[in-house]
Parts: sequence; structure tokens; C-alpha cells
Amino acid sequence: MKKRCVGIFFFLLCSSLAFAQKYEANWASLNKRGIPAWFNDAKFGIFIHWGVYAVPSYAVVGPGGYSEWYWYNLRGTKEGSHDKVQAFHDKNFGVGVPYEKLESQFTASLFDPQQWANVFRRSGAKYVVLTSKHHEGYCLWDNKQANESWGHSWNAVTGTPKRDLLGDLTTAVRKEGLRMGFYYSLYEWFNPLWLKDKPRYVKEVMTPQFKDLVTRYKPSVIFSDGEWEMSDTAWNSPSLLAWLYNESPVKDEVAVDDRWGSNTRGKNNGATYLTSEYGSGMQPGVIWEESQGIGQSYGYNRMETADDYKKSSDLILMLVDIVSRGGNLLLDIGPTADGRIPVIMQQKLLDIGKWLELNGEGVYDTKPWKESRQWSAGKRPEVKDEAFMSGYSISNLVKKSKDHANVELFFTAKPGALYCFLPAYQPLLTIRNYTPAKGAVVSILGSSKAIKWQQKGKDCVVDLSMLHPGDVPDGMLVVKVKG
Ligand code: H79
Repeated sequence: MKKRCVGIFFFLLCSSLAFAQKYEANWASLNKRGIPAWFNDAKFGIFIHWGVYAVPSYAVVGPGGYSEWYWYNLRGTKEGSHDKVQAFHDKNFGVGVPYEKLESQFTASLFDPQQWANVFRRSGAKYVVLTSKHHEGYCLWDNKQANESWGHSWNAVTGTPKRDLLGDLTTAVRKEGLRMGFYYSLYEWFNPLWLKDKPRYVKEVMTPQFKDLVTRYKPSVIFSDGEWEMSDTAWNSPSLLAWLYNESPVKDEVAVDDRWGSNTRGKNNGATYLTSEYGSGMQPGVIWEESQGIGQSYGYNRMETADDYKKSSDLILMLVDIVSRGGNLLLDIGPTADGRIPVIMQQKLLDIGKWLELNGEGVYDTKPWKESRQWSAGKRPEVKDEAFMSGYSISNLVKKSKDHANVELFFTAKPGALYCFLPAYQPLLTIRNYTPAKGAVVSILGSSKAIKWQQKGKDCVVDLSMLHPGDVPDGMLVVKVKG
């Protein structure tokens, strides 16, 4: 009898706990959660790669020339860029000087978080994602698991900056009205515990460290990475996400990416948003985000010149292309070891912001239209759909060529409005297979000039021939059809 009572008691306890537990630690359950709407409405975020790698700020320039991989390349075998990194290191820091010693030059002495946040707001970005910790393991906040597992100080507060870089930027970014999120690398190349005992690393370092970050700084975005060496179960990712979505202080607000194990990228859209990296991006129907630097690196690479950086107009084009397919752009910058955002990066962010100030109506809070783009006549070039290092360039696809068709329009939509983005001006704009409502009004964002249009068969033809330079704002023209 007594035994049975205990049994019933446990049954009731377990079922009440199960009731409180909204999402279970498996993908089928987690996928019911969805991505908070604010994320897909925001469209544009700023990514920041900042860590000890800002001291060397060096990579061999080219695709995949990531300066934040300096330590790995330095320790690496003879393949890839090892020899050049080694030669650079020996010359600039001395033969045999360990990477960890460079931390003493990571001063952040000129770091002005308000100035950074001010530039981010004026760029038109709606959220910021900072590397809380990259694969090197160095934490930008005061984390005890970092110091304990490394056996020496390995965070910015007990280390050289003597400052909570992550906390101070978080406060400043929020003050400017933007959302704040963090990149977090699951693995650490050379963490002694990771190398010795992976299950213990997951339990004693990664899990408590991640929870410390989330509970103390309450991120709106988590960009997990460095997941590929183990499966989601080995990382205990479903449990961690169940904690995040059921119990954490950001359970309703946080948007989380898809990098939670060697088997998770491109999957679980519902629990996570999908990511591409220097990729071609994705198609409407999933929540996704493309990230890349202005040049070919995420961390600052001092070997890159102005010619290695995308033009502001190409960055705007990239944003429009991505948004027309329902995605977000997370554009990366790399600050310096003394805490500055290189002026050329600031300038490009401000250029984007200037364009968005007049044209943001067609970007923020929009949805993809039935077509995301319109091609000119002719054979369309083959576009590889790849999420990683695809070589995709929308700047090439909009160029007129006698050999192949080019993209002549991008579209986005809001209830009652269609937005058409023109990568190149055309006096008579034909929107094919489109009949606006009777009495629809056509205008150009940022301009009060009256625009005429007429229906020609199946097509809508917009007359832009009476526009003169100065009549319309600089940069890519956006035609709005209302009604
Ligand atoms: O932080 C930046 C980079 O340092 C980091 N991610 C961005 C946001 C990063 N990029 N690449 N890598 C780390 C190396 C990983 C490459 C691969 Fe793979 C992982 C190759 C194979 C597994 C990508 C994922 C390609 C296939 C799966």
C-alpha cells in the first residue's frame, strides 16, 4: 500500500514537471518553438570578431583567409598558410613566442563602446552579435571556467584589458536601441580539457560557461559555432536548448543559429535559424542569415587593402539580394587590439545607414514577394546553392553581359505595397507579369516626384525617363507600388 502511494506521488510529480517543461530535449519538440518574429523583421545585423587574434591581425589574403584562425594556422602542419603565418610570427613577435603571450598586447585601451554603438545604430543595423569567445577560448567577459580550464587567466577582465569588454558593449548597444547577441564557439582548439577529455569539457567548461553568459548578459541572439567535431548528442545540445527555451531569462526573446553538432547545420528550422557563411544564401521559406566580412576575413586582417574590401554599393546590393530572398545579413567588422573600429569599416557602415535611412521602408519588416528577382532576357548563369564559401557574387550577377542574362530587379513586399530595387537605372522599367491594383500609386523612396505607370498586356511599365540626377537620392533606386 505504502509503495503504491509513493508510486502515485512520483507519477504526479513527474507529470507536473513534464507539464511545466514546455519543450523536451529533442529536435521534434524544440522545433515547435519557432524563431521570434523580431529576428526576421530586423534584416540587418553587425557581427564583431574581437579577441587576442586582433593583436597579430594577420592572415594570407584570399578566400577563407580568416585572421581569427591565426593560432590554429601557426600551430598547424605544413599545409595551407602555416609557413607564411609562422614567418610573420617569428618576424613580428619573435621566434618561439607562444600565442598566449600576445594577450599582453590586447589592451583595448582606446575602446569607446558608446562610439561603436553609435556607428552601429547609424548603420541601420537592428542587432549586434559579438564574439563572446572564439575557437581560441579567450572570453571577453569575466568567466571562471575559462581561467580554470586553461590554468591561467584567459579572459578580458582578469587579463590585460582589465575590463568587461562584452558587458560594456552590451550596455552601450542597448542604450542605442539595438538588440545585443553573442557568438559562442562550442569547441576550443587547444583547451587542455577539450584535448584530454571531451565529455568532461562539455560538462565542466562549455555547459556552465554558456549558462553563465546567458544568465548574466541575456542575449537576444546566440550564434553558436565550432560544433563540427562532435554530434549534437555529444555536445548535449538538445538539453542545453531545452534549458534556453524553457528556463533561461531569454526564453521568449532569443534567436539561435543552427550550429549545434556535426549533424545540425541547415536543419531544425523552427528551433534554429539557418546560417550561411560567405555563401550564396538560401531561398524563401526558411529563416536564414548570411554572414561575411567586408573583406575576406572576420577578424581584422592588416594584410587587406582598400581594394580587398567590398564597395558600399556592393554591400547594399548584397543586403537587398538577401532580404529579397527572406534572409538577414550579418555583416562583420574586426576591431583592432587597442579597441578601434578601422575608419574604413565605420565609413562603409555609415554609407549603408545613409541609404537605409531613405530606403529602409522597403527592407525592414518586409516579406519576400512571389518572385525575389527579375532577370533580363537570355540564358541565366548557373548559380551554385552553397552555404559555405560558395564564391557567389551578386555584384557579378547584376552586370550586363552579352553572354548571359543579368538580374535587373529585386523585390520585397509588405501588405499593400511592392518594392522594386533597381541595381541599374532604366528609363522605362518593365515589371513583368504584374498588374497593380486599379489606381495604384507609384513613387520612388526618398523622393516626392510623381511617377507615371501603365499596364501593357501582362506587364506593368513604369516611366522613369523624366528623372534627372539630383531628383532622386544617391544609390540604388527603390520604386514603390502602393495599392
Ligand atoms: O567565426 C567565423 C569563422 O572563423 C568560423 N565561422 C565564422 C562565423 C569558421 N569558419 N569556418 N570555420 C570556422 C571552419 C570550419 C569549416 C568546416 Fe565545415 C566545418 C569545414 C567542415 C566542417 C562548413 C561546415 C563546411 C562543412 C561543414
